[in-house]
Amino acid sequence: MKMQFKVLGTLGLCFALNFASVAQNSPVKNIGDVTGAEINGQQVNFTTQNAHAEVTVYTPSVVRVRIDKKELAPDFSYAVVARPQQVKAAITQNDNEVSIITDSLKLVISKKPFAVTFYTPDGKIISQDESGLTTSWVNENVTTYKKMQDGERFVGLGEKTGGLDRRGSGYTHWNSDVFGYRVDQDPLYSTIPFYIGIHHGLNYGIFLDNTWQSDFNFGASNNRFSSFGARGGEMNYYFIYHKNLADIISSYTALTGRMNLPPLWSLGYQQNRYSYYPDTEVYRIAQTLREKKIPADGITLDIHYMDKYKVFTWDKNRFPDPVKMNNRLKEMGFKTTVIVDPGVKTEAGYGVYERGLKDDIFIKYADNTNYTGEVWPGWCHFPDFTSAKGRDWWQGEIKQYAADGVSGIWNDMNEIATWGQKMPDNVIFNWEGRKAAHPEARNAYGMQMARASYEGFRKALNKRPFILSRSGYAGLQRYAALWTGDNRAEDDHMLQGVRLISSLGLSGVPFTGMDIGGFTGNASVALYTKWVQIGAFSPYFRNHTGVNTKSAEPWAFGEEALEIARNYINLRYKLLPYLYSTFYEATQDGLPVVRSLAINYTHDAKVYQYQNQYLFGNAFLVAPFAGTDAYGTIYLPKGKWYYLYSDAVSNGNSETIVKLVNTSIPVFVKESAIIPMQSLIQNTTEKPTDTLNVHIYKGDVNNSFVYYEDDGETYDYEKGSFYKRNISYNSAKKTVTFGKADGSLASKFKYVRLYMHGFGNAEIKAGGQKVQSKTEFISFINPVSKFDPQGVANVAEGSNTQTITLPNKSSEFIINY
Ligand code: NBV
Repeated sequence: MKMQFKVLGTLGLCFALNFASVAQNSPVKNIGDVTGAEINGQQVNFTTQNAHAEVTVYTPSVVRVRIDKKELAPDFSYAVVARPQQVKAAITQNDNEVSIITDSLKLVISKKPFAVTFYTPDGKIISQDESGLTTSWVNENVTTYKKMQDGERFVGLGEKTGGLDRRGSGYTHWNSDVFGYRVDQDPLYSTIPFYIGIHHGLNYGIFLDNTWQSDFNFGASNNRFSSFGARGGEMNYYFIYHKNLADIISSYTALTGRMNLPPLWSLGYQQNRYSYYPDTEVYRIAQTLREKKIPADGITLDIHYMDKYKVFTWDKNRFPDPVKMNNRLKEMGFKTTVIVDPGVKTEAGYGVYERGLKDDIFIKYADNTNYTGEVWPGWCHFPDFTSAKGRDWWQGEIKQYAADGVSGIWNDMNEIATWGQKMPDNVIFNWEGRKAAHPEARNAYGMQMARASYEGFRKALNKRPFILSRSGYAGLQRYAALWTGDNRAEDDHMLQGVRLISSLGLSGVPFTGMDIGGFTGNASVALYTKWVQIGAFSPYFRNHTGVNTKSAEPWAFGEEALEIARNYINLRYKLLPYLYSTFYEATQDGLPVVRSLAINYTHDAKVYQYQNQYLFGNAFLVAPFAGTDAYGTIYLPKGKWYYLYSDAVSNGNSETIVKLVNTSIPVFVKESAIIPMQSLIQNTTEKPTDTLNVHIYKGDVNNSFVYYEDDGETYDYEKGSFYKRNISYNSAKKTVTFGKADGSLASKFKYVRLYMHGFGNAEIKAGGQKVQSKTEFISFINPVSKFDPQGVANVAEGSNTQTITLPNKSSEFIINY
């Protein structure tokens, strides 16, 4: 009885205290009310009851918010390369709020409590902190809660499984080695904490720049908020607002950097397996590709090329003369890419290890002894890529590969993967001198490895290296292409892979790929052929399979599959002028090569239903289906669409059921598309014919395409050595115009041949002279009529066409239709 009374008494006392002190005892610590706000140019510095905060205008459309329980630390980021621009921003405050107005958005920060609301200039709410939850901590775990808007959708967040619209799901970023992962598994290998919210005809981006394990909640297990947070470090996010989703991606990539131009060969077909050895087997594969006329540019060597998996070595029995082999492959038109893992075997007498010890570049336990973890070669130390010293050391080692005639570096296992998958928390990374323990450093490690490989190999080769990475962090696109790791040879994996690539594109990474054919397991013929067709429409086109699987080269699935694979690889090579220009676009504005339909048709609900469809560049709509599907439903968004193989026109805003065939994948061309193509080549060292085939599709909208060419391998383009011109189609004026040629390089093509689609027998004139053009539909692929002619067509090129020599000055063609 006495005891009961005491309890009641304590409760009574609690109720007598004010609300704030109850909150103080809460395990959730809220940011609290603003106690001070100072306007400093484009920045406002706050103190609150429980935190320090800083709001900075980066551009008229980008605002950064930083919050920490302690004073904000000096600024540091592996992701962000941009500094705030000088911006016209009107910043005022009163007792209740601070208001920031730029040309593009308005931001109100309430003072009681500290809570941020972003508005369009005309006052519509784009995003607002959930007023009860705002920003808070549970221990060191910091989270910002945003009010869930009616009908709000979420896309992006990098390499995340699941649907295009992430509403209702939650995700974690913790770079992991996930062999044969499930199609709903999370997390995978990479961390890109950037997503785009969409509601009421508005869209915005949020980038949480924090490398600690981070968590995103888009209405999973709650109906109140979306949230993002991390298990340590500060709340540090960038808010981006634009009317178009494409501009949001551009702004995000202006912050985190854009990809460099890839070597042209890396856009060709790459042949892989775990592993091709010895050298004679590599030659056999290369030779067979040539004999069977399967165009290809790359051969990749997996871990068995090394001496007992020791990085920077060759197994001398399997590969007695790597220089000779790589040179011979080069003569055959192949470039060699080799795999490298971060683990350095701890073996006395192994030079790489000895030099690493001497230079003291390995990550360490807190007691300053090198961390040892087990991976392929056995017990290993791991270079510290978060220090300039570690990266320099790596660059010194990697030089050898350039001397050996290698052209590409494939960074694997860089999550860091170790047997047991439980790297201790007390391992310390240099973090550019500031020191960070494993929980903070892990998610950035893979990206810093890719950076060391990129910077080192670029110097050593003195031309563009191809760098591939499995793990990454936001900004990885500056250094490497990313592939989606150890997928399975299953239909839903192929389709999941398409969505992963789309999502990575939405998240600023344009150069991506998946193991075509599947890494674990054995693909059926139907699955394999579908996958190659999709591969031809993916940025990095590599066939790869695991160590214990059946052969998965294009000829391993029978004659029909071989013919289908060859058709689509041929198509890929003919499309290289279009594809290379599309990559150039990615270097300029960050737009991906595989474009989720959410980019151009953001507010069309159907796009989220048909989530596997995507645009390949600006012109092609690709509709992937499982190899087992006999029929499929396709959604064509607004506009007019030409079926690639027949030029049949469909009106958009429509769903159609199509019969699916094994010989082709449904692909449509957008009205007004401009597609430059070349003749078939077997590899990119081969010269195409002297004619650039430019396909124009009649449409009701104007369009333009930046055609871009350079030597495809050096950095001379930085000094102006390129050939670039705008090709535009004006539907009202009925003209096709080649703008003035820009750059100091002459085009590799002497002539242009126009292919006019949907124009009937329209007469075309240039400079008053009649020009003959081709009017039939496009000749994309070779006949496969032997098998199933459905949907595939072929037209002999050139019979009634006339090639045109284009002057460098602007040239206009007038189409009379
Ligand atoms: O180096 C072997 C494999 C490689 O083929 C694969 O692409 C990587 O994702 N690597 C993983 C090591 C582990 C394979 C089980």
